[in-house]
Amino acid sequence: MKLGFETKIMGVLNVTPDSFSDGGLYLDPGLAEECALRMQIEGAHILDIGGESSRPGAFMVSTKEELRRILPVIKRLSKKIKIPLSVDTYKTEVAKAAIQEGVSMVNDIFALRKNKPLAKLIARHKTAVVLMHMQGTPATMQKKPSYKNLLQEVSDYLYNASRFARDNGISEEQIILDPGFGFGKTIGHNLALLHELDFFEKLNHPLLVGLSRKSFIGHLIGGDVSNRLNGSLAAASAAILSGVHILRVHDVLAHKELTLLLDALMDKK
Ligand code: HH2
Repeated sequence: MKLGFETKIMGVLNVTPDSFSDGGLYLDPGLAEECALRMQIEGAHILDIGGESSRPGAFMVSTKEELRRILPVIKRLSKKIKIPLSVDTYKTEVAKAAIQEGVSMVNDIFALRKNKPLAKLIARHKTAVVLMHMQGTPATMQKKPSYKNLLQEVSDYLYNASRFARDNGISEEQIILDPGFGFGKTIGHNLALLHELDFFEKLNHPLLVGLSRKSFIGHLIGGDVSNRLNGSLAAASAAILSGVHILRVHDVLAHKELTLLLDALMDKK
């Protein structure tokens, strides 16, 4: 997968009972497979499989439970899906088992600070890694997020995370950065980040954003989580126009059409 040309789409597949928008829908591996195949047909470039919700207030699940949820799905998909698979986890054991089944990207919302041995595993297997900014933990992050200088603090955090990754043998080309929309951010913080996404260009890594169906979109346009597609597309448009490389989304087809149009407008080859 080449980054830096067309905007890439990462389709979200949560095998959890409680994810904020697709929780409970894909606990059956057969239904998860159907959803994955659909996202592939609709134009996803990567599939991100998660077994623990990180919605505000969520608590951690055990390694055993996370593996019980995602491994049967990953085993099925690695035989049937042509696009790369990513695992949304911060746990070394979970990432290790997923990589053994063919996963080639680790999406770590803790940016390697929760489980430091994860860095060595990623270095050894040369998988791609997403390092995301979060203030606090999912259990606490939305209690009172505050920053003296939002952009600089998020940028410094991502810079330090990428340096830690490189110090542990992960090469520059493996690293993707993410400012972490909704992870320890007020509505104002999310808007400021979206407005200034090109601030992160100087970090010199591809940028991924997860805007899809996030609650700040719901707060701005009204409506519950099932009615956030239009707002998600508006937010994604702003991100694409700022040069973001990867969109993490639930509604693949709609975002694919959006990227086709905006990438043509921006003359990306
Ligand atoms: N958002 C969520 C989960 N993982 N990873 C990255 N890199 N960026 C994000 O913005 C991001 C993420 C939350 O969304 P979702 O997976 O749909 O919900 P839940 O955490 O409730 O499973």
